[in-house]
Amino acid sequence: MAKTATKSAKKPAAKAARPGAKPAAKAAAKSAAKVAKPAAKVSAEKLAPKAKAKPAKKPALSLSMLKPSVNNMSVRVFARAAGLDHSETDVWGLTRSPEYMARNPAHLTPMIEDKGLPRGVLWESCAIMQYLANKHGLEKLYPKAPAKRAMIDSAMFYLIGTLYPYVARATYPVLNFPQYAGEVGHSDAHPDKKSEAQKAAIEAIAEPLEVFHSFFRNGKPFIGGKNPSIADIRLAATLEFLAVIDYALPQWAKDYMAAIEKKLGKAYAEPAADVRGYIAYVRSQANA
Ligand SMILES: N[C@@H](CCC(=O)N[C@@H](CS)C(=O)NCC(=O)O)C(=O)O
Repeated sequence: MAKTATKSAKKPAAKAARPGAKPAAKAAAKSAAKVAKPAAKVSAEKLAPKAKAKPAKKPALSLSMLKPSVNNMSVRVFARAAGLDHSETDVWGLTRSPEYMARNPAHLTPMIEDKGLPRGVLWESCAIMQYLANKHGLEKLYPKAPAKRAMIDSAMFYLIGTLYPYVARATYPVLNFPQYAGEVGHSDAHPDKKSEAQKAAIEAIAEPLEVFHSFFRNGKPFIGGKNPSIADIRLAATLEFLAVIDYALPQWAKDYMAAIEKKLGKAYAEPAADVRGYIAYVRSQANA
């Protein structure tokens, strides 16, 4: 499995105020590399005169992300499951900084920067997974055969267009995430109206959820068949948010999520721990 270097924006507010400032972690890593180089050379020469110390290679792929987000979790799980050498930068509080907006006017995460992209960057979790799977020929995660691929694409579009808006309306108020303009939750409507809207969204989740089960999985362990596909990663990550409202997932969904975590191991568990940790934090605040 590829190494993942994680950079963290420890003081997002301070950094946002100085968008041009060199990130502290980057500067520290740079000076550490400077110090480490001569020492490595001496010991290498002593032990094996012909061996040359290679400078650490910077991963070609960099991912800007927010740890509590399941949109981000999808790409973080994918990158690990695919074994892609990449670095992660936590951009909490920085997405609307002039520096970020100049690269990504949609101010969204996840965002990758990758050589060869016409504009240098790409956002939208599903598009990122599709692009990287295409680029690296990851057919197990994203089948190449048009008909099989179409089912994965359909499941992902259905998730983003239908299931996710319900999940967001149901969970964002509890997660303390901003809701979308034009929605009841975003308006100054009476709190009763807001909880009515939230309740309606919670009730609406069951139908698309069942569609993923009966239509897309259709008796198979995963939408992708025997192995989880990018659509499965996207679905399992999305369902993680439902824990914050104690949503009663049907048994198949619980088993499905456990099966994905078992198949993908640390690749799933590590990013999931960030989402689960945030949910635990939000719940502890609510109970305080
Ligand atoms: N459909 C998008 C949703 C991306 C999204 O909503 N990202 C949020 C975090 S969950 C974000 O980066 N918000 C920061 C901002 O808008 O400034 C995807 O799947 O990537």
